[in-house]
Order: sequence, then structure tokens, then C-alpha cells
Amino acid sequence: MYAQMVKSTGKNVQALEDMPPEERAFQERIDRGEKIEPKDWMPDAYRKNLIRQIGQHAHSEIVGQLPEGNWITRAPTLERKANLLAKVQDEAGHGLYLYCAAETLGVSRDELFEMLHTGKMKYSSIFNYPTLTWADMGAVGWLVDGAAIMNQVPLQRTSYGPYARAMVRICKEESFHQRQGYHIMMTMANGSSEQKRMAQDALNRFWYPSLMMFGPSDKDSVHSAQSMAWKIKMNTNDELRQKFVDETVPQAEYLGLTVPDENLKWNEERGAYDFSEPDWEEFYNVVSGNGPCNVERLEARKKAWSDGEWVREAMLAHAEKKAMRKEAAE
Ligand code: FAQ
Repeated sequence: MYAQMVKSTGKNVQALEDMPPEERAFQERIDRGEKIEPKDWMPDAYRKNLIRQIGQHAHSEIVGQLPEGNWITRAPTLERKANLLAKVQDEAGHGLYLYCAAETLGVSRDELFEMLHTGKMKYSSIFNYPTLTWADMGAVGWLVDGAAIMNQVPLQRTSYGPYARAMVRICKEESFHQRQGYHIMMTMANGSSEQKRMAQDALNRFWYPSLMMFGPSDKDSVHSAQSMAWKIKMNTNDELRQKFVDETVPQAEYLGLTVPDENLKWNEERGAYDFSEPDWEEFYNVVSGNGPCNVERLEARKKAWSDGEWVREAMLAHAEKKAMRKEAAE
């Protein structure tokens, strides 16, 4: 795996005083809250780790179009169709900003796609689950975009300038997505008993996969310590997962739906919900390519890439012709 080529220092983050001078000056800039820009000096591991995370994030946005794209032609009203279409288009835009941010680190878009298509780079586990009913469009917007925002809002303060700036716009759009999803859930939860049943079923199926989006528990997180020292990540996986649960449970209650967790309970002392961890075996299984839709998702992306070959060729030929004409005219 490409990502596994990234030598993560894991939990053993080097102390400032043990760093060579250049690295120390770099770390001090990060500690002061300065942004790192593409032409600045950076440790190779910082660059590789960023390519890994931004690349994985970009791929997630692009692959993430598939489960919802699946429902555009079956949306129940014209308004819902227009909203869903706009949302799916937004996700494509997010992917493009993120690929641009990754490119500033010296990796080409073709290389990133190649790594996605050959399984050397990951995308978010959540998109390997099927969307079976219209209520899933509600659950994806509410829970999946909700989890994405929880993770991405702090990333607006991440140390790498192009990534942080991409996040600002992405977060604004994700907020709209979350609301449109919640609105679908509200309509269904207050609709006929069959619609309410569908809404509950969607929550049942998407709850734990949404919790998995935040990554493994902190004790098993490979990159957190170093990524947080470099402000590539601003919070640990468990911190954000807890925050998500605390914000989402009251929203489920407002809908009159039940979070599928017998152990879910408000803990007065902690001022937070106690909840069951997701099934981590399932998580690792999905991440290693054996989820319900992994094969289908990758096939769809590979097909889109090869179907688009003539467009890329035509655009390159056009650019070459234009450059030649310009040269001849000069
Ligand atoms: N799925 O050491 P950690 C969206 C991997 S955007 C797959 O904790 P890290 C918008 C991880 O890569 C959703 N793999 O890793 C949308 C690592 O493997 P590696 C995407 C996962 O990076 C909504 C290994 O496990 N958001 O949804 C996952 O410090 C609706 C060990 O984990 C981002 O990418 C997972 N869930 O923390 C679109 C946000 N979790 O690389 C359409 C930016 C972990 O060594 C519709 N990324 N792994 O082989 C991040 O914040 C971080 O990368 C985490 C993981 C928090 C995802």
C-alpha cells in the first residue's frame, strides 16, 4: 500500500531538541500556528503523510458520489432530484479542490488515480456500503456528511495552507448537505408508518459505518500522534467520534428514531454519551477491500477513467494545437 510506504513515527514523535536544525525550525513554525506553503521546506515524511491523507480524502469525495448518484433518477420529487444532483456535483468539486491541493506537494493527478485504481491508496470505508432505499439519501446526508463536517471543520486550521483553504469552502457546502439529508429524514420520520420504518432502517444500517469514518480507536491509530504534532490532524479519532455521537443523538431523538445501540447512555459525570464501539473487525475487513461494495465502487471508478480517456486526449491535443498556433503567430 502507498500509505504503508509512509514511515509514520506513530506514537514516538521526536522531541524538538532531538531534531536536526531544519526540522526543528519547521516544527517551531507549526507550533506558532504558521501555515506551510507549497514552496516552503518540509520534511519528506510530512509531505508524504499529507499526500496520503489529502489523496485519500480526495478519493473519498469522488467515490462518495457513487452511492448517492445511484438515486438521482429515482428521487421522489423534482425538488429532491435537483438538491441531490447539486450535492453530488459538489462532491465532485470537493474532490477536485483536494486533488489540486495534493498536486502542490509534487504528486500528479494521474499518479493519484493510478494509486486509487490499483488499491495502493484508500478511500473512506463508508462508501463501501450500499444505499438501498430513498431514506438512505437522508441518512447519508445527515450522518455521513455530518461525520465529514465534524472531521473537516478542524481541518480548516490544518498546517498546510492549500489543504486548509480547500477545507473552508468544502465545509460550507457540507453543511448544506447535512441539512438536506436531515430534511429528508424529517419528512420520512413524520410520514407514513412505512416511511418511518424506512428512516429507522437507514439509521440502523448507517450508524456504525458512520462512527467508523473517524478511523480506528486512538490506541490503534497509526498516524495520529505524528499527524497531530504536525497539525495535519487537529483532533484524535476518538475525540471526534465522541463529539459526533453527542451532537447526533439529540437529532435522532428529535426525529423520534432510535439509535441502534443498547449501551447508549448519557454520562452525567463525563458530560457525554457512553456508546458501543463499532465492530472493528468489520472496519478492517472493509478497509482491506472486502466490504459489500468495494469491488463495484472500484470498477465504477476504473470504468469512468477509461471512458474519459478520449476526453483527456482531445483536451491535450487541443492545448498542443493552441500552443503551436500561438508560437507560429509570435
Ligand atoms: N476508511 O492512523 P489512522 C466525505 C485508515 S469525506 C478507510 O487513524 P489517519 C465527504 C488510515 O488511512 C470522508 N481507511 O489514520 C462526503 C490508515 O491506513 P494507511 C473522508 C481508514 O489518517 C460525504 C489506517 O486506517 N474524510 O465523506 C479510515 O491518521 C458524503 C490507520 O488509521 C477524510 O478523508 C476510514 N474511515 O486518520 C462525500 C478526512 N479511517 O493510510 C460524499 C481527512 C482510517 O496507513 C458523500 N482524513 N483509515 O494505509 C482524516 O481526517 C484522517 O485520514 C482519518 C484517519 C481520520 C480518516
